[in-house]
Amino acid sequence: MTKPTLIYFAARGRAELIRLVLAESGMKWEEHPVGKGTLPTNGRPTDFDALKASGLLPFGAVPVWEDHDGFRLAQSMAIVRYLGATHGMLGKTARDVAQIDQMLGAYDDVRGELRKLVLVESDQRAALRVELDTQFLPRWLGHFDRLLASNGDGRGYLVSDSLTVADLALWLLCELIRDNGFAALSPFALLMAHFERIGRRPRLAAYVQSTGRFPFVPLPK
Ligand SMILES: N[C@@H](CCC(=O)N[C@@H](CS)C(=O)NCC(=O)O)C(=O)O
Repeated sequence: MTKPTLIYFAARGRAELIRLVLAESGMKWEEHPVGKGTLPTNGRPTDFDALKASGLLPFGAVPVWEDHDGFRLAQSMAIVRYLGATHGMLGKTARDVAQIDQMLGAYDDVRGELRKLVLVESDQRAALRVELDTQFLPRWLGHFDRLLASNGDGRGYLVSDSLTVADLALWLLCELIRDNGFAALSPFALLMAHFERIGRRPRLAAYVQSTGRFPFVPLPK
């Protein structure tokens, strides 16, 4: 028997949405932080290469989730869906699940596009940032705003009538956009209200304010 464990770097990255789902569920988990040249913890490697060689990572990549009975799962979105389903945050119908998947796919698309700031040559960053803030983000935030508006009066949840992992994915994207200094979010009143409403949920707010949360690392300017 092991404690439920998240294997990832000591960073937000691809694991942060998983952590939001865990925080909102009220479940306690352990971090198994991956490093380079680091020593084993709890009898298991933390050095990334040693961890890969150990066979503990189904696809040789992180994040990996491990349940108390040793059940292990790779792929961040599969983990989000699994934990969401376990804790009643994956909707009620097949259509809810499909709409949640739609949002998780969009979350990956938008996050991947923002991460291009890390990959481009430094002299192209300023132009990319302007393009993201004036074209790419307004387009996507408009999509999200319309999706919210089409569910009831738009003042509840993204899908169905209770919190799902789709709301947490949207919240995390909005936080990423805000904290990286993009202005694109402010014209979207429903989205802003959703961001504030979800962020006020006691468990999420407690996690976000906790010292246990790994620090924000801004995208390069
Ligand atoms: N689609 C996978 C991608 C996982 C992935 O590529 N993770 C990176 C770290 S963020 C990794 O472990 N790469 C393998 C390596 O660096 O050798 C997911 O969402 O979990």
